[in-house]
Amino acid sequence: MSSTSLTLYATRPGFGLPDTSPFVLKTEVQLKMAGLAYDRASAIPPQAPNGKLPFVDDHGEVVSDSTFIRAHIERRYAVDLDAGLDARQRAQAWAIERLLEDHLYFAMVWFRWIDPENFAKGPAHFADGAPEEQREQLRKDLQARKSVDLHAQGLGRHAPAQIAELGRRSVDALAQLLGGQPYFLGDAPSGVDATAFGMLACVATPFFDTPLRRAVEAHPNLVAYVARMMRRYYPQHAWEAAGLEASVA
Ligand SMILES: N[C@@H](CCC(=O)N[C@@H](CS)C(=O)NCC(=O)O)C(=O)O
Repeated sequence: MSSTSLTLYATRPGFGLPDTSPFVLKTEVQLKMAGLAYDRASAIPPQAPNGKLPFVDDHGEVVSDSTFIRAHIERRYAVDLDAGLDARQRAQAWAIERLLEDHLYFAMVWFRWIDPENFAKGPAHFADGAPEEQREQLRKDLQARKSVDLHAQGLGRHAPAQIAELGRRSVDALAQLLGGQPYFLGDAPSGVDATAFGMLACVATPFFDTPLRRAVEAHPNLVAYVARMMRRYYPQHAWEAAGLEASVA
């Protein structure tokens, strides 16, 4: 796989989102923030060098993992997505990203993949392209793999109400950190906003009914934030939750 352009290997639009993956949304927004032209291609995780999406092929240089992709584009194209932030703000950005990616993500995944109703209406359809006689087994295998991941990470060992409680604490903390600002670190978007937007949009999408979505909906500033970022970076995307913003504005 070698490209003469910058290609983002993504999942695909779905679940009411421009991409089903929060990490792809993060990287795509960061490419937009950097002002880079890129092509977008749909892939599946086994095609990625590290088995996870996103990855990019930048004129033949393949980079996996959203954080390393950001470092690559900042280095190669001499951009700083945190321009204007001081060392303390950069440290805050890293701490917020870790909360989003290493905690809230797994709670979101549990309600998307393990909750039976949400799994059936969402990720189960990833098997739709398989021959009919293999689909049911494939669905079971996909869900079982997520279950193993969540058990290893630790959240998967708790009862659903406990997972919801832990996830809600992260959502509440994010609402406090955002406060009345338009973006997480002030008046202008910075790198962390790509991460926060990607994860919060995945949590807040009206496609899935989850306690985490309701936790976001309890914070008008978070609802308005996701809608603000969606309008700014995906103006063509019909974001159904935008109606919520109107009701709380
Ligand atoms: N640390 C990675 C995480 C990427 C990630 O977990 N991607 C998910 C999609 S949301 C994936 O490809 N999962 C496939 C798998 O775990 O098998 C990053 O920042 O890019």
